[in-house]
Amino acid sequence: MQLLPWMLALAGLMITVVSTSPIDATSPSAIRAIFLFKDVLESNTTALMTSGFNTVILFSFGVLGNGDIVYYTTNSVTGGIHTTLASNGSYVGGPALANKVQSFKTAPGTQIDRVEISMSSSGTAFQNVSSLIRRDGTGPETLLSRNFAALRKAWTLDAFNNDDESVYDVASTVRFAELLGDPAGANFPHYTAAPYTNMRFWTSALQGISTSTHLSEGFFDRVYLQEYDGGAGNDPNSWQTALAPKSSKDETVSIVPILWVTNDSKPSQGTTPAQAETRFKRWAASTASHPGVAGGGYWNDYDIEKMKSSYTAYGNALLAVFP
Ligand SMILES: *[C@@H]1O[C@H](CO)[C@@H](O)[C@H](O)[C@H]1NC(C)=O
Ligand SMILES: *[C@@H]1O[C@H](CO)[C@@H](O)[C@H](O)[C@H]1NC(C)=O
Ligand SMILES: *[C@@H]1O[C@H](CO)[C@@H](O)[C@H](O)[C@H]1NC(C)=O
Ligand SMILES: CC(=O)N[C@H]1CO[C@H](CO)[C@@H](O)[C@@H]1O
Repeated sequence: MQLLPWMLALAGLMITVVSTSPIDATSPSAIRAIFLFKDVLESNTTALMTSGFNTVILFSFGVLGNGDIVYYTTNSVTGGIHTTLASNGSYVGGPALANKVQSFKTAPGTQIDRVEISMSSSGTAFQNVSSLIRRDGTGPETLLSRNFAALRKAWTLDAFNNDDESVYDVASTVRFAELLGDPAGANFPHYTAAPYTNMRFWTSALQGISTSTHLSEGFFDRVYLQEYDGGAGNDPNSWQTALAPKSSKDETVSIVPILWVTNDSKPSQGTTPAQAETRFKRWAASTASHPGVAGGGYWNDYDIEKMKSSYTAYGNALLAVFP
């Protein structure tokens, strides 16, 4: 997604006004996602688990030069913080975070069945990963592989989300994906992307990852397509066409358009629940040449809480289109 200055200067009272509504039987394949920008130890995770979302993507993660995996997040007390999660092959992020992240899928009444972590290119994480892989390779015995394995296990993660917005190196992207998906190593079940531009890069990355003999079929399974700010002009149909299988070994990925909720950072890029429902409805409609998109989602929970918007209203907009 995008790191903006306001994201590091955080304070204020967060009250979410939501009403409860029973959720009807839902389709196992519909995707209703939300990026979690707010510190998961502070956000209203009860509301997040019971408002119709079935996928949460925690934002954002980095890799240091020594292979440590860190979580950059927001916190009203300390301001922007980072927590070291994995180091020297072990999980070191502490039980409170592990319990909180695990609870997304295990708490009674939760509707979430998939938890992802998103790595952004706003720092030098991808460069750090490339140099570690150049030095050590991608085997299960490498430091980076053991750190990702430890974090995936401690948090019971389902996917790694690639939010590269600047580096765009196909070869190292494929090697990193091979490290993440290695069943004998980090063993992430799935891999996803969060593009806002550069269809050519993402097409090549998908091609490389989906044809890799080191990765299982269906590993790269979703693209969360940014539909605001720098990505406001993205047409999900064009991305579907570009990312459609070109050979029998290529895989179909689900295109999931992502809208920015009402916010005071870039008000013109905000979308109310009613506006979101209208846009999702249009993208969900099949045409002669394209099936409709498989789901939708939002950037991000922090703004929902800050603006005192309703998780239920945003969740219901998704449920109305992607039941
Ligand atoms: C969290 O959301 C629920 C509704 O799902 C609400 O009842 C509760 O008051 C909220 N908690 C906080 C701390 O805002
Ligand atoms: C990459 O590693 C360097 C050196 O450890 C560190 O300063 C930098 O923050 C890292 N980048 C990210 C995004 O974590
Ligand atoms: C790293 O872990 C290994 C065991 O896997 C241990 O022998 C070594 O002392 C650790 N190094 C540090 C700096 O903690
Ligand atoms: C589309 C939309 O709802 N934009 C809102 C984003 O946040 C600002 C600040 O509250 C509102 O003024 C906008 O209406």
